[in-house]
Amino acid sequence: MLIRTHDHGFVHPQASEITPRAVYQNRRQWLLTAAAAGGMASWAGREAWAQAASTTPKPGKLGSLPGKRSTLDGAVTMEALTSYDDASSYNNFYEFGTDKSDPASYAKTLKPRPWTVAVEGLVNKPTTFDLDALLKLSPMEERVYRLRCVEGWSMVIPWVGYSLSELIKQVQPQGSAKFVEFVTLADPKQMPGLRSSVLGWPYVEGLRLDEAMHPLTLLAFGMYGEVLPNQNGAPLRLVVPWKYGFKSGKSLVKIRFTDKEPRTAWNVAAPQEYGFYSNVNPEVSHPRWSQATERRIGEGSGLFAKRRQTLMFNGYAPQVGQLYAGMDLRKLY
Ligand SMILES: Nc1nc2c(c(=O)[nH]1)N[C@H]1C(S)=C(S)[C@@H](COP(=O)(O)O)O[C@H]1N2
Ligand SMILES: [Mo]
Repeated sequence: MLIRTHDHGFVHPQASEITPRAVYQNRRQWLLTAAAAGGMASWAGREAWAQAASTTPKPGKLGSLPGKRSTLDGAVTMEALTSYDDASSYNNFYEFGTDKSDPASYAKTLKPRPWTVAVEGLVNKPTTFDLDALLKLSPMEERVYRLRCVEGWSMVIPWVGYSLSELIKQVQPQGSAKFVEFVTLADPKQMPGLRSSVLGWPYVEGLRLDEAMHPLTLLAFGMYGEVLPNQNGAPLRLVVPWKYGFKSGKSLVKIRFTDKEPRTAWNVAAPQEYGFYSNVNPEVSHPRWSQATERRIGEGSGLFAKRRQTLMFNGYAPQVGQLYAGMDLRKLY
């Protein structure tokens, strides 16, 4: 059962925590969070949050890509946003190197235009979409999702995009389609990290068809009101907020419908550590570390790092829990 205080994700959500919490959250966020915790009309809170967020300073370096605030259940967390600087400089994108700073340093060579995405496999209408067609396929929404990396850190990012289901409907999956495979760009000319064999390239991920069709599964083209920076997966990437971050493939070039569970890059590289489902689960430890808590990027480090409690399905259990009813999540990790 999720209780309201768990929204804040603190290990010990007690009254004594209120002061330190207020200190590091800015006042606007604090007021909104307090209002939400007090059970005040989530409508009023959401409206105020939407207005406050629209005044957040934009980095202004990339093309603007606005999205209407999503009204989808669970799509907008009221937690404080991670700063744009942190979200665009602390990245995993192994095609550009394995250090967190490598993508921001080296992804300049990625060419996000022209760009196409081939959608194929068990569908009635296989289609190769040009990026411009994808940008127009459905209205852009802004969704503020928590992103939880399997390494134990998390961020809160305002993404811009639309439900992947909008694209899936266009190609009409056949009855035999049970899974969706996501293939990302692997071009050694643009991606120096491909020289390393740390993972098999291209980076491949997969979802069950019902997971891919879930409205929270986002095809993202932007963040913070602008087009995606290269290091965050330009020109389009997946964001599956209830799964560990590695399920959210960056710089997608192919989407393939299959009847078999796709072999995913991380599962092939380390099957005992990374399963197909990879749902955020505080009760199932990674073989080398616990997944019970996480560090929110921007909330201090080392001795001053505040650990937050990791939530089942990253806090999206009310929306997605039923997808896994009856499954043994220890076995199907
Ligand atoms: N193609 C590709 N996609 C990828 C990765 C990668 O190495 N290559 N890393 C994943 C991991 S581990 C995480 S946590 C997220 C990070 O996304 P962000 O940098 O936008 O926060 O991207 C995921 N998508
Ligand atoms: Mo990750």
